[in-house]
Parts: sequence; structure tokens; C-alpha cells
Amino acid sequence: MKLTGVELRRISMPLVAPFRTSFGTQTSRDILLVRVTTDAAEGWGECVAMTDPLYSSEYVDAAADVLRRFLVPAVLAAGPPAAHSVAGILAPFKGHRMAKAALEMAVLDAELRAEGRSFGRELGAVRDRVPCGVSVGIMDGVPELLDAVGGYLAEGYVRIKLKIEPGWDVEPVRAVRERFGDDLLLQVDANTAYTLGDARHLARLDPFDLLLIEQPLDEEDVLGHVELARRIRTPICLDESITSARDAAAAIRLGACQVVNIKPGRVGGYLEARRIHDVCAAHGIPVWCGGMLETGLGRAANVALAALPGFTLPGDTSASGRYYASDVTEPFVLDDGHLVVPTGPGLGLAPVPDRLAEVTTATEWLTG
Ligand code: NPQ
Ligand code: MG
Repeated sequence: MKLTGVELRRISMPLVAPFRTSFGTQTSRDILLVRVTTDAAEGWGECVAMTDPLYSSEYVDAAADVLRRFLVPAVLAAGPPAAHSVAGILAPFKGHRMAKAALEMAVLDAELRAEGRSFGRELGAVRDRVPCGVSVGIMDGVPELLDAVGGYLAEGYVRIKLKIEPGWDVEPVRAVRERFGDDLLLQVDANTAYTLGDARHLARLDPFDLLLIEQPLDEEDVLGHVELARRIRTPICLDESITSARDAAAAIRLGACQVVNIKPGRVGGYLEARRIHDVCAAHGIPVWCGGMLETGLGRAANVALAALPGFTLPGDTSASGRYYASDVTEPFVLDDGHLVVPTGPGLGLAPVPDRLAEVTTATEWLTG
């Protein structure tokens, strides 16, 4: 397979409703897509970096810059690219995992399309559909929250994740537990909004039998999570702190987490994501697939990943309609609380040209 060029494409997608987290409120998503062309097939990658560096240090303009100046030229210069060699080619460039992940995803998609194999088959999927959870933003009040959760449960979502922050934690959790009952699979995500000084407060979540609390402390505060784990009963799940399989192994060994959220963008790609799955499985640590408000492209790959055997908890692999009234691909639609794992070559789906054109704000073509 010969790589003939790389397109960087920026798209702008309005969200169906504002999404508020402890780091801010998003009303639309500015996404960088990567399309690689080869002599055999084209491939699509999606960069999950946000417009602003609020979730992590990465942001979309920086991702485009590092791809344009360093990552794409290195891959174009390396000769016939095999998806499994991309991470090694990019290793001299520090960080920028979301940018690297998007490029590796595009090369992997092209390779799999050329060979007629799906992401699911390549990654090791063992299920043909995956159960889906939904991430529910911080609301103006408890009545609005109960309406939103009720709506998602009516749609079929099998697990609810509440975004929390200081001042919006125990009361919303109590209200959702009381309204929807003890059988509801319920978890919370703080996106680093607390400190170890909040341990006694966070212990007040213990009576509500949450599946987990996700990333309560700073991303670099692994030892803080070890200490917090001794002071609360709710299992700790790390998201932002885990950027590689090596990190995951260390966090598990230290006792910093009992569960891991795997996001391929955060860790540099789907192949590293699979290694994290393997490390966690070897330690008996359950994992689930996170979400970064992906279009159907990233969503397709996430659903394939979530079909691996160690993904024993429902993920944030929601339907397209959770975020977008109109997706760039055919939308993912919930069927009895599940999404079907695509089986076609590569991602198993591609952008609908008219839809893609409607949301595109800029394109840039790179050749060797
Ligand atoms: C998380 N995702 O698990 C993230 C955080 C997040 C589904 O809760 C724009 C782009 C808005 C990426 C909001 C979910 C976002 C975003 C939240 C990621 O921590
Ligand atoms: Mg999270």
C-alpha cells in the first residue's frame, strides 16, 4: 500500500443541547478529521481534541499544527505505511497523543479497507453489539436533571453517568437514585474537579452504590487517587490520568484505580487502547469505552473496541443523536439500549459527501 496524500479537514457540528462539565459548557464541536489516500483505498481518522485545552493539554489547532509540521511528513517519508508501524514512526515527537491517534486511525482504516477486514475483527471484538451508557451534563437544577435522565432511560440507555463538580454532586446523585431506583446502573465523572481535601465530602457518595467515580482528582495526582481510594468506598476509575498501557499498569499496581476508562484518542490510538485493555484484563480490572463527542467515524471505531471481552461495563458509546441532530455518517441509532458493531471493511462506514460538505469549514492537502 502506497500513501499518496493526507487531507486535514475541519468540521463544525452544533450540539443538540449545551453540554456542561466541571471544565465548561460546550455548545458546538470543532473537529479535525484526517483522510489518507493510498493506491488501494482511502482511510478516515478523527481527532478528539477540543477547541480549548480544558479536558487535557491538547487542543484542535495544536493537533492540526503538529500533524501538518511533524507527524504527517514523518509518515509520508517512511515509505509504505503499515498501521502497526505508525506509532513507532511518531514516537520521536513527544506527546500529542490525540493527533497521533487520528493519523494512526486513518492509516489503519485505509489498510483494513484495502484488505477487506473490519476494525472489530482487527481489534479482537467478541460481540456483535454493545450495551450503551450516556453521559449527562451538569444542569441548572435537579428537576431538569431528572427530566433529562428520564428521557435517556426511555430511549433505552442502560447506564447513566452524571457529570459532577463541587456544589453539584451528592444532591443530584441522591435525587436520581431516589427517582429511578437501586437497580439503575449509575456512576459519576468529576473531570478533576476535586482535591484530596474533599475526601470526606466524596465519602458521602458511598451510600448510593455508584459503579464508580471517574477522575475525581488532577490528572497528574496518581498518588492522591491511591489515598482517596483508602478513604471512600466508591470504586475509583481513571480517565485523564491514563495516557498509555504503561500508565495503566502503574496506576493499577499502585492501587490508584479499580476501573479504567479507555479513550483511544487520549492514549495515542486504537492499538495502544487495545494494549490497555490487555493490561487491565490481566489484572482483573474492568474497562469501558469513553467518549469525546465523536462523529460516526470515531463512534464506529469506539463501538468496535467496546466489543472486546474486557469491556465489561457499558461505555459512553451513545447514539449519534445524543450529541448531533445530523451526523457526517449514517447515524448510530440505539436498538434496545445497544449499538451494532459495524462489520464492513475498515470502519464499516464513511462520511455522506453532502453532509460532510455542509459542516466543513476548511481543508488542507498534504503530500510528500
Ligand atoms: C469524559 N466525555 O469522559 C468526557 C469529557 C468531555 C462523554 O463525558 C467537547 C469535546 C465536549 C469533548 C465534553 C464525556 C466534551 C468533550 C466532555 C469531552 O470525561
Ligand atoms: Mg471522563
